[in-house]
Amino acid sequence: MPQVRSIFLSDIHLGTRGCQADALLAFLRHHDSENIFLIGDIIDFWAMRRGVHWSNLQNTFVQKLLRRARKGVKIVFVPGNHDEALREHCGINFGDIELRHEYLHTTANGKRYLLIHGDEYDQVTRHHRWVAVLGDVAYNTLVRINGWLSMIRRRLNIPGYWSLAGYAKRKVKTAVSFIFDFEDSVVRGMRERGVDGVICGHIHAATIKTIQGIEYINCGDWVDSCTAIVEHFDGSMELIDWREHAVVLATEPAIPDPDAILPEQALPLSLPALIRTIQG
Ligand SMILES: [Mn+2]
Repeated sequence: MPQVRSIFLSDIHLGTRGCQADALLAFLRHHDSENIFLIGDIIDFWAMRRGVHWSNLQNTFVQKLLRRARKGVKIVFVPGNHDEALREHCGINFGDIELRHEYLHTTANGKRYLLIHGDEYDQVTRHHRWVAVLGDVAYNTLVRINGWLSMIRRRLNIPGYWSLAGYAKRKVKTAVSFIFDFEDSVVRGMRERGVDGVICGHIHAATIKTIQGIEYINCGDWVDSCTAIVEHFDGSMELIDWREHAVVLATEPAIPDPDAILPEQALPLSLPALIRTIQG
């Protein structure tokens, strides 16, 4: 007997070390559904160009999905920017999984939600990109580099003090406004489409809220926040926070190599974590 009508997942980033496949598997074990919607950045082809980290647990997740599809669960996959390679195949069914550019989902209570990844509404500037590249572990590194910079400046007799960490903090403020810009932009787009709401991902910031009459729902991610959206049988939506099941990685994630970052890589990989680090 299914426990929920629909499960909405985004930003799983399979193929990367950061993907919390074990937490995701635990989530799936606890949630049966009639529908599963995968809303982009499920497979991280961008990161896989730099190196593939595909664990057994990630395989198990894919197998479980395929198995559910075989057993009659409707599974729709809307690609995002990290799995945009799949976009050219939209309209095709892979086994029992439907691949779609976007998907109009009607809830049990008749509300119409457009399912999109959301990157098409991302108005990222160069500055935000800088924060995105930073990731969630780099702040302490920044502080250390700042120490080296000060030393170099002293050696070169450059007067004054310039704080790299302070610079990062200012950039994070910009990043927070980036989230608002993104939400506003999505909501404007949805009003034009005449839908009741949107279910998206991309910015790794899960929420359910109403913005100017449009229901804005973001699934979050399975790299940092471990969140999903579920639709109950009465059509109501719930944000499930599965973070407590997330496994703390034994090794610290590597500091991103700036040379390896692709120019279009604008995703704030773990913006909420970065903001917590700096605010905390
Ligand atoms: Mn994305």
